[in-house]
Amino acid sequence: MTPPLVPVVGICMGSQSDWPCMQNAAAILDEFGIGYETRIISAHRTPDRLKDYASTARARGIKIIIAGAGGAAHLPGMLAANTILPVLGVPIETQALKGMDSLLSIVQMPKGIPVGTLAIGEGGAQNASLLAVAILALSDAELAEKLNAWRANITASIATEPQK
Ligand code: RP5
Repeated sequence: MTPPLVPVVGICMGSQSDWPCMQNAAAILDEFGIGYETRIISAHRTPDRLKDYASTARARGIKIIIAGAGGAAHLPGMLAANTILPVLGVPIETQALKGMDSLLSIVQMPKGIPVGTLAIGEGGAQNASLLAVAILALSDAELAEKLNAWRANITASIATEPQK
Protein backbone atom coordinates (compact mmCIF):
# COMPACT_ATOMS: atom_id res chain seq x y z
CA MET A 1 0.00 0.00 0.00
CA THR A 2 1.32 3.48 -0.90
CA PRO A 3 1.69 5.80 2.09
CA PRO A 4 -0.57 8.88 2.15
CA LEU A 5 0.92 11.98 0.51
CA VAL A 6 2.33 14.66 2.79
CA PRO A 7 -0.04 17.67 2.61
CA VAL A 8 1.57 20.75 1.05
CA VAL A 9 -1.68 22.52 0.08
CA GLY A 10 -4.42 23.48 2.51
CA ILE A 11 -7.90 23.63 1.00
CA CYS A 12 -10.09 25.67 3.34
CA MET A 13 -13.75 26.53 2.97
CA GLY A 14 -16.20 28.55 4.99
CA SER A 15 -18.87 25.87 5.19
CA GLN A 16 -19.73 22.29 4.29
CA SER A 17 -21.97 23.86 1.63
CA ASP A 18 -18.82 25.04 -0.21
CA TRP A 19 -17.53 21.49 -0.76
CA PRO A 20 -19.36 20.82 -4.07
CA CYS A 21 -17.38 23.73 -5.51
CA MET A 22 -14.12 23.17 -3.64
CA GLN A 23 -13.96 19.48 -4.51
CA ASN A 24 -12.92 20.68 -7.96
CA ALA A 25 -9.74 22.06 -6.40
CA ALA A 26 -9.14 18.74 -4.64
CA ALA A 27 -9.69 16.78 -7.88
CA ILE A 28 -6.91 18.68 -9.67
CA LEU A 29 -4.46 18.07 -6.83
CA ASP A 30 -5.40 14.37 -6.91
CA GLU A 31 -4.67 14.33 -10.63
CA PHE A 32 -1.18 15.76 -10.06
CA GLY A 33 -0.47 13.56 -7.04
CA ILE A 34 -0.08 16.52 -4.68
CA GLY A 35 -0.82 16.02 -1.00
CA TYR A 36 -3.42 18.31 0.57
CA GLU A 37 -5.60 18.67 3.61
CA THR A 38 -9.17 19.99 3.74
CA ARG A 39 -10.65 22.15 6.51
CA ILE A 40 -13.92 23.92 7.23
CA ILE A 41 -12.96 27.26 8.72
CA SER A 42 -15.36 30.17 8.96
CA ALA A 43 -13.97 33.66 9.43
CA HIS A 44 -17.11 34.61 11.33
CA ARG A 45 -18.32 31.37 12.96
CA THR A 46 -14.93 29.88 13.95
CA PRO A 47 -12.51 32.81 14.26
CA ASP A 48 -10.20 31.00 16.72
CA ARG A 49 -9.92 28.00 14.36
CA LEU A 50 -8.97 30.41 11.58
CA LYS A 51 -6.20 32.07 13.58
CA ASP A 52 -4.84 28.75 14.76
CA TYR A 53 -4.84 27.22 11.26
CA ALA A 54 -3.25 30.19 9.50
CA SER A 55 -0.59 30.78 12.13
CA THR A 56 0.58 27.14 12.24
CA ALA A 57 0.18 26.03 8.61
CA ARG A 58 3.65 27.08 7.41
CA ALA A 59 5.47 25.37 10.26
CA ARG A 60 3.48 22.19 9.53
CA GLY A 61 4.77 22.14 5.93
CA ILE A 62 1.83 23.69 4.10
CA LYS A 63 3.12 25.81 1.19
CA ILE A 64 -0.04 27.24 -0.35
CA ILE A 65 -3.53 27.82 1.01
CA ILE A 66 -6.59 27.71 -1.23
CA ALA A 67 -9.64 29.26 0.43
CA GLY A 68 -13.20 29.23 -0.86
CA ALA A 69 -15.95 31.31 0.71
CA GLY A 70 -19.27 32.83 -0.25
CA GLY A 71 -21.23 35.97 0.57
CA ALA A 72 -19.33 38.16 3.04
CA ALA A 73 -16.33 36.07 2.07
CA HIS A 74 -13.68 37.13 4.56
CA LEU A 75 -11.98 33.73 4.92
CA PRO A 76 -9.21 34.15 2.30
CA GLY A 77 -8.35 37.65 3.45
CA MET A 78 -8.30 36.77 7.13
CA LEU A 79 -6.14 33.70 6.45
CA ALA A 80 -3.76 35.95 4.50
CA ALA A 81 -3.73 38.36 7.43
CA ASN A 82 -2.42 35.59 9.67
CA THR A 83 0.20 33.92 7.44
CA ILE A 84 2.85 34.81 4.88
CA LEU A 85 1.93 31.71 2.81
CA PRO A 86 0.42 32.48 -0.59
CA VAL A 87 -3.38 32.45 -0.28
CA LEU A 88 -5.52 31.78 -3.35
CA GLY A 89 -9.15 32.85 -2.95
CA VAL A 90 -12.12 31.18 -4.64
CA PRO A 91 -15.38 33.14 -4.66
CA ILE A 92 -18.27 30.71 -4.14
CA GLU A 93 -21.35 31.31 -6.30
CA THR A 94 -24.23 32.52 -4.11
CA GLN A 95 -27.97 32.35 -4.66
CA ALA A 96 -28.73 35.97 -3.87
CA LEU A 97 -25.96 37.72 -5.81
CA LYS A 98 -24.51 34.99 -8.05
CA GLY A 99 -21.12 35.20 -6.34
CA MET A 100 -20.49 38.87 -7.09
CA ASP A 101 -20.63 39.44 -3.32
CA SER A 102 -18.01 36.72 -2.78
CA LEU A 103 -15.80 38.00 -5.60
CA LEU A 104 -15.77 41.60 -4.40
CA SER A 105 -15.24 40.56 -0.77
CA ILE A 106 -12.19 38.52 -1.75
CA VAL A 107 -10.60 40.62 -4.47
CA GLN A 108 -10.61 44.04 -2.80
CA MET A 109 -7.80 43.44 -0.32
CA PRO A 110 -5.97 46.41 1.17
CA LYS A 111 -2.40 47.16 0.06
CA GLY A 112 0.14 44.91 1.77
CA ILE A 113 -1.93 41.77 2.40
CA PRO A 114 -2.58 40.08 -0.95
CA VAL A 115 -4.99 37.29 -1.89
CA GLY A 116 -4.67 35.83 -5.39
CA THR A 117 -8.30 35.87 -6.46
CA LEU A 118 -9.67 33.36 -8.95
CA ALA A 119 -12.93 33.29 -10.92
CA ILE A 120 -16.33 32.60 -9.30
CA GLY A 121 -17.25 28.94 -8.87
CA GLU A 122 -15.94 25.61 -10.14
CA GLY A 123 -13.59 27.08 -12.76
CA GLY A 124 -12.01 29.25 -10.09
CA ALA A 125 -11.57 26.27 -7.78
CA GLN A 126 -9.89 24.27 -10.56
CA ASN A 127 -7.67 27.16 -11.54
CA ALA A 128 -6.66 27.79 -7.93
CA SER A 129 -5.20 24.30 -7.85
CA LEU A 130 -3.58 24.69 -11.25
CA LEU A 131 -1.95 27.88 -9.98
CA ALA A 132 -0.82 26.01 -6.87
CA VAL A 133 0.67 23.33 -9.14
CA ALA A 134 2.47 26.03 -11.17
CA ILE A 135 3.92 27.56 -7.99
CA LEU A 136 5.08 24.19 -6.68
CA ALA A 137 6.50 23.34 -10.13
CA LEU A 138 8.96 26.26 -9.82
CA SER A 139 11.09 24.03 -7.62
CA ASP A 140 10.01 20.61 -8.91
CA ALA A 141 11.08 19.64 -12.43
CA GLU A 142 8.98 16.46 -12.47
CA LEU A 143 5.85 18.41 -11.58
CA ALA A 144 6.68 20.99 -14.27
CA GLU A 145 6.79 18.14 -16.82
CA LYS A 146 3.38 16.93 -15.64
CA LEU A 147 1.95 20.44 -15.93
CA ASN A 148 3.32 20.79 -19.46
CA ALA A 149 1.73 17.46 -20.40
CA TRP A 150 -1.59 18.51 -18.80
CA ARG A 151 -1.58 21.74 -20.83
CA ALA A 152 -0.73 19.84 -24.02
CA ASN A 153 -3.77 17.62 -23.40
CA ILE A 154 -6.00 20.67 -23.02
CA THR A 155 -4.66 22.08 -26.27
CA ALA A 156 -5.16 18.77 -28.07
CA SER A 157 -8.77 18.57 -26.84
CA ILE A 158 -9.82 21.82 -28.55
CA ALA A 159 -11.32 21.20 -31.97
CA THR A 160 -10.29 23.49 -34.81
CA GLU A 161 -13.88 23.73 -36.07
CA PRO A 162 -17.23 23.68 -34.27
CA GLN A 163 -19.45 20.60 -34.72
CA LYS A 164 -22.49 21.41 -36.90
C1 RP5 B 1 -19.92 31.46 3.98
O1 RP5 B 1 -21.29 31.52 3.97
C2 RP5 B 1 -19.56 30.12 3.43
O2 RP5 B 1 -18.34 30.18 2.76
C3 RP5 B 1 -20.70 29.76 2.52
O3 RP5 B 1 -20.38 29.98 1.15
C4 RP5 B 1 -21.79 30.72 2.94
C5 RP5 B 1 -23.05 30.00 3.39
O4 RP5 B 1 -22.73 29.11 4.44
P1 RP5 B 1 -23.84 28.14 5.03
O5 RP5 B 1 -24.93 29.01 5.56
O6 RP5 B 1 -24.29 27.26 3.90
O7 RP5 B 1 -23.13 27.35 6.10
O8 RP5 B 1 -19.38 31.60 5.25
